[in-house]
Amino acid sequence: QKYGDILNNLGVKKDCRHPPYITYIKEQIRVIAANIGNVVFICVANPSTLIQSISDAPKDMISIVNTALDEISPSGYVWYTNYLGLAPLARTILMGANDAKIILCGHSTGGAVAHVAHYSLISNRDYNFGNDKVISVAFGSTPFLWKSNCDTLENKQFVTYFDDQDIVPALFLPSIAKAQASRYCENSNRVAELSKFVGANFHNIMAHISEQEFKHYGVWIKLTKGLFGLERNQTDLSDHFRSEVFNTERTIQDISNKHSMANVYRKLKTFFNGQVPTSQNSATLNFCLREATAKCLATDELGPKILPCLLNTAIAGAVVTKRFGDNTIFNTLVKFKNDCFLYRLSLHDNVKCSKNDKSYDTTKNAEEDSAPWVEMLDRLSKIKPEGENTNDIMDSSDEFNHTNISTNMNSLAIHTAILLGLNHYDGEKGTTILKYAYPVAMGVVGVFGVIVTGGAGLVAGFGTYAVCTGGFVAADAAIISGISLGFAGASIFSGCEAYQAFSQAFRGADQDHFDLGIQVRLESYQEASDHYTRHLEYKAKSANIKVTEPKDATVNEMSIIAIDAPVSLSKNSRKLWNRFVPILRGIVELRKLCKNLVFIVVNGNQGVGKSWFIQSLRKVEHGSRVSTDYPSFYPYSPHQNTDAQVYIIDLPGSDSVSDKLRQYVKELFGIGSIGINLFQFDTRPQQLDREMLAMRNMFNGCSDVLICLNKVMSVPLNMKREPDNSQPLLSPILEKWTDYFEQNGVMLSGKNPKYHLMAIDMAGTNELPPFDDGGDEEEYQQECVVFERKVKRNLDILTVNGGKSRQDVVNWIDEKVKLLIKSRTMN
Ligand SMILES: Nc1nc2c(ncn2[C@@H]2O[C@H](COP(=O)(O)OP(=O)(O)OP(=O)(O)O)[C@@H](O)[C@H]2O)c(=O)[nH]1
Ligand SMILES: [Mg+2]
Repeated sequence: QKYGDILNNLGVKKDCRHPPYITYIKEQIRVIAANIGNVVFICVANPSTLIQSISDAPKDMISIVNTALDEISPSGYVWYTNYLGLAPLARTILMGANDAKIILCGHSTGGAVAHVAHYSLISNRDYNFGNDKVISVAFGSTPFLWKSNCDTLENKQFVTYFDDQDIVPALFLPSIAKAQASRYCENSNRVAELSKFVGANFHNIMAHISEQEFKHYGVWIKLTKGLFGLERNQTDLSDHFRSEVFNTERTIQDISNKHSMANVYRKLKTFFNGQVPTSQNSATLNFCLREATAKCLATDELGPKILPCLLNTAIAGAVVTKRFGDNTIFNTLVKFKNDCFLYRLSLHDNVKCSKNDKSYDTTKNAEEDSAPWVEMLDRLSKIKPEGENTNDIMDSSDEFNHTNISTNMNSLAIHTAILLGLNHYDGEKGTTILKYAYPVAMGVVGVFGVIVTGGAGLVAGFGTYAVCTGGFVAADAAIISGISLGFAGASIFSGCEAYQAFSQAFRGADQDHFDLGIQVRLESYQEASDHYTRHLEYKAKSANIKVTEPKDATVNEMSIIAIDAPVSLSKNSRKLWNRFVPILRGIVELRKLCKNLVFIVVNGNQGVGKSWFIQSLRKVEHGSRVSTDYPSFYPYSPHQNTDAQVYIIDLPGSDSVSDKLRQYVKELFGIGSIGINLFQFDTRPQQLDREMLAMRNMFNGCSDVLICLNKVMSVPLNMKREPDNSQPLLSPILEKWTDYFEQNGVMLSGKNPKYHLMAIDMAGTNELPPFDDGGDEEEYQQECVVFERKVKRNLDILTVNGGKSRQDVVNWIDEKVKLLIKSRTMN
């Protein structure tokens, strides 16, 4: 609303105003992207996580692009730029909309990151969009670039505004900052104050300042005396930093004020010159922008404990365990479904009462709402266990397809989570429940309901919800998903199933674009889970249970099932409470049953070797090439942890153009705990933007991901059996790949990195083992010996040259499974 008002005041026409896209990670705003007409603003929020990198900046520097090794920047800035996906975002927008212009901007460290992103974008060898397409604008930021033979003015598209008394632009400057700081550093209180302000240890900064002199790259515009004396300072700012104005004695409060957005930089808006961007293509560009943000920007990690993920995992878990003869999860789901039905009955009783309609058929309505669960469990009930004999079980393969999870597992999980996330109590607000009883009972209010009904008001009516925002879902999921607001709106009043609305939303997004489908799921999962968590919080509070860890629904689940409905509640609310508790018990039970369940998901392009990889892992002989159509699951016995029930999932190629093949992959989104992504080995990475993004999306929520550069032995490298050089031949190649991955936000280094890299060849050859055609036995045996010798020789060559083989992968998996189970037991 406020954003709209500001634009309105600036004279921006209605058809150029669109809701901004906001990325939250760990509940902090990271990036805001919006377009006004043909101008795209990508605004980087000032990230608290970069504080350490400021402390370390002068000594911890890395190159912004690996082709230019002497153009370096504080590693934290580069890391954050890559992690957020800013350069790919800008590139994708420019590719998608040829009249777009981009402004990357930010305040303080956010501004420095905006500059780094800009620098990284235009230094990429694939950048060919022209110098006037992109500009980066920073406010009060540190310098970001150290470069030998640097002409600071080589690119005027880098603009930094700074207040003449802001000390942040002087940070990292050895000669100036040292002099500046020395007088503060004499007094330890001041150092503490200063450190608090910078958010970093000032002593450290000073200690680390080396001979490297940062350059004030681009155009630096000094704001003096209440902004009216804008000075373009072109080359050397050192005069300014030595000037009296800069070196006046000031309190820490002054220092902080002179850096602050609110006190200094926001005033700049008075300089807005009134040229409002206009474009007939504003809406088209907005769509392109949304698509690009969904594909490129980092997303929050799905917590393993969030309810929709648990339900998905439990359904998938029921499929696999039932197939292998264990009905425990399936039976728990059946009971869960029945308990949800009873709860719905009570809700519809309320509807009947609120409508004062004797003909309202409570049972029929509750049955209709429960139908998707009934259909799902009906399909699962038909799953037959594999043969009785254990060997058979280990050799069997199975699929996720229309006979089991079908294409509505996600919708079902989200729909259910929203039902359980809505607070139906009349506690504080008297009769609110009656007013909204119908949409509430339908489970419509929630992700889409919030938009449709003008949300905030309705949700606020229940006293406990805040509207959680995501990019699409909160802004306009409808456009993305292909359902019109009218449709979702109508669903509330016409009685169209909310569940269908979700299914349609996903299908709409899926058909348009793979990544959007994933993004819409991600946001819906988070939104639904948020509602559920808050609902439990509300319940716990109403029963005077101390809510210790509000972000964690599991704690409140346990507390609530341990007590009776509070007597302070009305009779109606107590009834609902009593119907809710068995559902919670079911959830607690499902959590327990899923604790040892581990899905390892294997992803990669068509033909990269996923199926062979899994066959090698399971020591199953390779067959002739059969392309995988539906996700298949296989039991895998880890060698260390006997409690874990591990299943490996083989996916169809992620570059498949067939919607049918990709549909089921998306349904499995969020169930994987460990990911394995295969890339075709090459001596250097090719342009893999799409693959990088697909991998990050696919493995959102996984604790660890192994990236394998696969089939090393199928590439002619002339690797020797006894290399004469001490450095393994594959090491420099792996280094190149590592750089490439990190520049695309796939972090392989740092503390506890999520991603791990190996160059492997599981089979040792792409030839098939000899086939016993029933002919000469001796000849066949001889062929086998030759084949095995060749494989062994190849694998020896691979490992002495720095590659990894099957055993290394097995060890990695076993270790990760062990750690995963351990961490789940501890929680
Ligand atoms: N050298 C070598 N070649 C392999 C290896 N794994 C697979 N290949 C070759 O790559 C081909 C394709 O392997 P698949 O496992 O079917 O590929 P996929 O990724 O499952 O393919 P889709 O199911 O179509 O996505 C095989 O037929 C082999 O020729 C390996 O470990 N080493
Ligand atoms: Mg396959």
